Amino acid sequence: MDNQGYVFSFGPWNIHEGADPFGPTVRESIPFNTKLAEYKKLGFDGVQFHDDDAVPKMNDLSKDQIIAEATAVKKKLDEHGLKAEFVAPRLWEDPRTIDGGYTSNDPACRQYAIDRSLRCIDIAKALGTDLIVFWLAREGTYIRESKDSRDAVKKIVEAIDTMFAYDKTIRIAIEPKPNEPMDHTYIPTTGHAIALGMLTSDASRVGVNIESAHAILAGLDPSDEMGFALAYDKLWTVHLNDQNGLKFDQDKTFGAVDLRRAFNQVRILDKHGYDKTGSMVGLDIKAMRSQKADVATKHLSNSREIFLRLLEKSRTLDAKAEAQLIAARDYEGLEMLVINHLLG
Ligand code: XUL
Ligand code: MN
Repeated sequence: MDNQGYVFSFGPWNIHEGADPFGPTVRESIPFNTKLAEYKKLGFDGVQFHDDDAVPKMNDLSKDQIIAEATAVKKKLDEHGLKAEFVAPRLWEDPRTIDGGYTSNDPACRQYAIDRSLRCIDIAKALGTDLIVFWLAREGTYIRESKDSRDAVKKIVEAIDTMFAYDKTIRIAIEPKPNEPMDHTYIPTTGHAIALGMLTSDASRVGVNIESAHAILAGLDPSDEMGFALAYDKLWTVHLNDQNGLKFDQDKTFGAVDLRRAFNQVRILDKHGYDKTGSMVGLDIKAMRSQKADVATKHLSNSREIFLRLLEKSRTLDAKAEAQLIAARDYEGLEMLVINHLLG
């Protein structure tokens, strides 16, 4: 199936061992190099990274060692004809980020978060990308009185300004998520992320990464969140997936729960020329824990195929009938037009 001008990406963590909070891994770990060899076969050209996906155990290495390792990964990407899309600092596993990264109450821990973010920039540059993704995992609280929400926002802004001063070219795409692991996070929606950017020293360098499941967990429609970001020219990448209601972040195959909701995400992207912005169509999806190891990459190729099939549906919806029904305010008719089209 032709990519229709879109470039698809995913992160190595999307081929995973199946552990969940209640049970251990159920599939063997696949080495990073073996995963890289899968990308093209599955129809993908872009690789998303956490900083330590590219440079494992980076906390034990010097800046020069980190850059040398990341440069070696860039060589591997080139050999496979792949491009790094973004790098995200992993600020949620180290003991120093238990109480948050940039918003930790401990200044030494906040400094660790900033230092780690600067090394993440070094890695991004060595991999040949200027895009940093911020999933602000632990920037929030379990107990509201433990932090001050106004000061927390200022601290995140300060961290971004420090990163912008360190490197003049990087851009930051904030990936909002309302909860999990925290009870409440400080930047829960697209609107918060874009508004936060306005407080930084260079708002033009702050955009968003919208994940379908995160929007759904916030009680919002992902396609409307995307429309909001597109109106600001801030949609710099997406994490398409699906989510069955308000529970843990499921990272299900795109369109697997609500095909029409997926259709509307593809539609808003395609109607507004997302394929021409240079941004990739990123996926953030996990194979079900029950999936056998020898077929545990199907969620990736299936999600891409569903995107492309919905793209075809979006482009072939009868535009004249659609316009007439809107003009007549016959939205029941419009609903049936869409449903009939999706049912084929
Ligand atoms: C967490 C999540 C992360 C980010 C990258 O819910 O989606 O994987 O996408 O750090
Ligand atoms: Mn994500």
